[in-house]
Amino acid sequence: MPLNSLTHTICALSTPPGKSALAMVRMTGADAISIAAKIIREPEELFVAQGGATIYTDVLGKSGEALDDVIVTVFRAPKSFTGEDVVEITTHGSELIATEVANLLASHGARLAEPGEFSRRAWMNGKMSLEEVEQIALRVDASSEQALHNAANVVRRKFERLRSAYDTVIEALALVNAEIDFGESDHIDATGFTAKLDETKQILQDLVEAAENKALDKGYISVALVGPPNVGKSSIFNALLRYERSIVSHIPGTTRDYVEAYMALHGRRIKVIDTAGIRSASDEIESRGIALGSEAQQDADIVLRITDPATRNVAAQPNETLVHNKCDVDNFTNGSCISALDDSIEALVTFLESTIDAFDTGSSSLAISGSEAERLRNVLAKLWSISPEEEPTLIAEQLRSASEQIGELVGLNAGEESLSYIFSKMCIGK
Ligand SMILES: Nc1nc2c(ncn2[C@@H]2O[C@H](COP(=O)(O)OP(=O)(O)OP(=O)(O)O)[C@@H](O)[C@H]2O)c(=O)[nH]1
Ligand SMILES: [Mg+2]
Repeated sequence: MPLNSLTHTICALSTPPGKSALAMVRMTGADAISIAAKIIREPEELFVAQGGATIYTDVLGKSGEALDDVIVTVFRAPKSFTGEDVVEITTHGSELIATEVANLLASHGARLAEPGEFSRRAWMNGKMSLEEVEQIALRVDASSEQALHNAANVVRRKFERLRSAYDTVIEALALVNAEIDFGESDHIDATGFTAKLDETKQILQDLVEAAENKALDKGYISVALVGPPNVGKSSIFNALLRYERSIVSHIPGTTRDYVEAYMALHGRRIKVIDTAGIRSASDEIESRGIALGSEAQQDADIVLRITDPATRNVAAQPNETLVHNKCDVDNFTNGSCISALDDSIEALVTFLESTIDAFDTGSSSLAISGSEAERLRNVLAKLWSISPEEEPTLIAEQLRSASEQIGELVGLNAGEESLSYIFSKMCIGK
């Protein structure tokens, strides 16, 4: 991004595209007020408006016609999200109107913003730290209640670790520099130095591993319902989803394919999978359905093996949980007994909720992205290649370069490439 671009007045649609009750176009920069004044019916009110004031007015189209009645909110620098003059124009929630307002502002000199550019201004003007910027990005991206609650912690933990990796590498560098300045031998005193180096490597290794775990986190927890034909798998599936998704009938072999659907439990996204009852299949299609069901079962996080009065004695595999269904028929009371046809299904919901709570996929992640992990792997490789036997000046050079790369990730002397990367992860208008 060219430097003058970092100060040019920018505007963007800050609400998602599509129909809604209201939509908002936001503009920031030294010319925000004068540009907004060019498109509204009461420009003089805007010029004298105090920070925080709202003006009810019309936006005028190119030929002076009223395009929409809007609320204009003014924030005066430095008391605004970005630290600059900010104007927010709230229109009726038509994408066409809001886009037209943004285009009108652009025709009067505002530039349409790049993703994350408002936040970048806020950061540049000391309104937010990089850590806060990342927290906002993660909160906006959150697809579950838990991810939303965890966002602040996840980002804080990442920054804490990066900062301590930075500190230890700087301490190691200080030891080497002391050796260069005052030492008498060609080599550095290995004990303190190696300890610091190992500490840094361990922190970075943990971060890289967290990124790898995150890559494995598929964003949902899968629950497979398995068992012989006719035990009530599809009935339980429908009861959990609270709508009729899978066909239920008294004929064994009703479900021939596997069926999956999503639901939310305790704020987590759950994929529930109904499978074809396992039996010696009578045709090719059914065998394929059964095989697919077994694959889904192998990939599932939670496997519920369903029984009915005719199949109570089956043994659960180590990773399976037995759920006895149709207990209304034989009044079975041993273990977890439900009936898909009455309220006792709630006991299964409660069981799933507590099992899901124990899944720690969200909190173990540290919001390390793939490209951040890649950078950290490079730093690690550099640190692994250092030997205390080397020339102290060479070691110092490698440590300095490692510290710069770690520092960039926490916003210390970050270069243009890092900054563009950090902010481009955000959406336009943020
Ligand atoms: N009495 C009673 N009947 C049930 C219960 N659960 C299911 N059923 C009945 O059992 C029959 C089979 O139910 P499904 O849900 O189709 O069984 P399934 O395990 O999916 O069977 P397949 O798809 O053939 O493998 C249907 O007639 C259901 O109404 C239950 O808890 N109590
Ligand atoms: Mg079925």
